[in-house]
Amino acid sequence: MRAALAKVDVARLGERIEELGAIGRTADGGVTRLGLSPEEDAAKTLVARWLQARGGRITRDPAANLIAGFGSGDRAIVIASHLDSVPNGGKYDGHLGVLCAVELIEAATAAGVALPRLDIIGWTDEEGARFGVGLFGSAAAYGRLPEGVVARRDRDGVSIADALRALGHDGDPAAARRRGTDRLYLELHIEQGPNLERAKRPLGVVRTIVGITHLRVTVEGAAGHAGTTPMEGRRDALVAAAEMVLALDDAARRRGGTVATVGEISAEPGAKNVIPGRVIFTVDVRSPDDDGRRAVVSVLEDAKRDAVQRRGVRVDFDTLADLPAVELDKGIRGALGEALREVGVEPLELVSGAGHDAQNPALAGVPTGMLFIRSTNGSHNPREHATAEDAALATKALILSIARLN
Ligand code: HGY
Ligand code: MN
Ligand code: MN
Repeated sequence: MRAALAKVDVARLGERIEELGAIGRTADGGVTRLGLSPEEDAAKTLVARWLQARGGRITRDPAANLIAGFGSGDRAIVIASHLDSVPNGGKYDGHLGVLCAVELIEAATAAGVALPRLDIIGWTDEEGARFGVGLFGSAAAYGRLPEGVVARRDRDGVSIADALRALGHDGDPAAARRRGTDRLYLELHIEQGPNLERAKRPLGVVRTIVGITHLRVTVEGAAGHAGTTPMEGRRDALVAAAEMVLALDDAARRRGGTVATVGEISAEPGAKNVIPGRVIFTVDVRSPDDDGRRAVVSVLEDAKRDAVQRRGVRVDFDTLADLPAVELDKGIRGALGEALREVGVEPLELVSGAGHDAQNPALAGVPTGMLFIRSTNGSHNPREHATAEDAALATKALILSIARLN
């Protein structure tokens, strides 16, 4: 594998960042490529074209995951990340990990290196921005799909099953299950936080991925006239929701190490002179410490009971995700650390505040590791950035890691 190091091409990586980033581009240079959308499908088709040209055996599994098989043998080293995005996100989140895997194949082919059995995978709908449930493609592959998930609908009433059918997949996505085929799983991903930038390091090793709770909360009150309804006796769904949101925020701040976010909220009927009768909002609670995460969620449950009591509203919690924190494989972390040293980077182990597809193979018992690539300007916004140079260095570290782990 080491002969491939000299063939890693920064310019090609830079060009492909732009070529892939052009699919779903938004007016301000971001990317909107929602799960099971035509844009996500086009991104998979482009990646498939590059990999097929290097001898990849291309398939799409029943969850629409793109899989390119290389080398021989019945158990594969999986190198994967996702090809969808959040609305108006950056063009590096998920995509850069797939591009580094493609660059590894290009460099190995150019060097005439015999590849071990590899599956390069572009996962479907990691973000969950359209249907609410994230990590969809990797959950299908590792037998962790939530019950009834295909019935979940987007804002236009299109279900996951409808969207899969529209892409030519009319079976059960659970049939994507990879049974005992994986020797180990590696994912390269931008850090999406400030740590590598502050440490002036291009690469880092992920020690732990945070646990995540995602909820959709529906608050049912009573719509009414803003002018003629006395304050006493109102059943204002938005005021009740606001009290829950503030209780959640306060609990996370007091707990420390746990973060909580309400990213979506809608009030119905949505007129300035009508008391909101229904409010729907999302909850995202994360922590490397599962007890901390659960403690913050239980404060929200207390606030829910309080709102029902004091505001006379009905409150329902719909659980979209409840993922435990995951410590990644020690042996793989060691090999990744050695590979970083070999490319001249002093290894730094980090906690990932972002969730990743890697959680699913790890929770399914597949030895799993992740490399972070320095990113700047935060993430989940058009300003998200990483350099082709850092991506090329990550690709070299990936080559050296596979040389060690194979
Ligand atoms: O939300 C996350 O952490 C990831 O970007 N899906
Ligand atoms: Mn993301
Ligand atoms: Mn991501």
